[in-house]
Amino acid sequence: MTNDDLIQQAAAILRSAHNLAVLTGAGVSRESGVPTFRDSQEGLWAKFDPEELATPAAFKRNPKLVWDWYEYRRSQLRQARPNPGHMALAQLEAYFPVVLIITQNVDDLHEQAGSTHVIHLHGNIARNKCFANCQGDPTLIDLAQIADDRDDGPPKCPHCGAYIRPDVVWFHEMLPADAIQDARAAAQRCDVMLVVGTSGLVQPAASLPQTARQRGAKIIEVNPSDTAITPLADIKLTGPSGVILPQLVEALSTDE
Ligand code: BV8
Ligand code: ZN
Repeated sequence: MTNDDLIQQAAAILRSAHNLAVLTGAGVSRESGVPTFRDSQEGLWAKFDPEELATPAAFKRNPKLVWDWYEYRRSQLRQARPNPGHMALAQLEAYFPVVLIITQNVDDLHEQAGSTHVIHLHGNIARNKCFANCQGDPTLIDLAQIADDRDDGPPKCPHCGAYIRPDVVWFHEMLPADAIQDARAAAQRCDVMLVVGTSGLVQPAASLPQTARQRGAKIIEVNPSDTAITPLADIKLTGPSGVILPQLVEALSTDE
């Protein structure tokens, strides 16, 4: 079966769908120049394992190291623009009443591409909050409002003096209750789940395709490699999402 045949098959499944949910991971931002989690870390961070840095314990142990890692990633993200894969997912909104993007990514490239329903399971790297959430969860802090030398490690909360941290979900932290509830409800309700650019290793996000499949949904996976999700997929479209997703939207549009 050629990739073209598979694209046509996937387009036929999408055409018959009433409720589409999309689960994305770091791979969908790869062609925007954002390294994935399991790619070898670029340069300066080559010697660190993200799972070692993205934890509360790492931040407590070495707040400046973790803060600098996020400042470095934020500087990379400021250069990043949505790629054709993000754009294609936004264009799907022309074919469905709602296209719910459930993303594990902490960038806002789906929103920049025009997607209007995005659930962030793991937070948003551009936002910051008090580590102690002293005014409630989350106690968001606008860094522009506090004069602080950001080169000197994490600034201090103006309310309580605790360190300020990025508003992302670290390993061993709970996901935002509303985000995971909405994502699970969408997985139970959808009749097609498009899974793009995730290795399917991080829980509880990685269980969402299984939840959808148990409810009878069709699973379409887009990834250059095979992943933990691939055995669940009705159709596996092998290739970069920036190439495959525009082809999928093109196939949808040509059969109108
Ligand atoms: C939780 C934000 C309950 C931070 C991230 C022991 C103790 C405690 C917990 C655990 C434990 N053991 C396991 C757990 C659960 C743990 C977990 O799942 N660990 C795994 C690694 C085994 N999960 C948690 O801790 C979660 N919380 O369970 O709370 C709890 C609480 C207390 C005690 C116990 C339980 C929190 C998980 C959230 C972590 N935060 N990010 C930050 O960004 O700094 S996760 C991080 O990984 C990113 O969000 C990333 O998105 C995510 C998943 O990775 P992927 O997106 O899949 O990216 P990856 O690099 O893996 O893969 C990229 C894919 O893209 C590949 O398949 C590749 O082939 C593909 N690709 C490459 N190029 C392209 C492409 N695809 C398309 N196009 C291309 N061009
Ligand atoms: Zn505080």
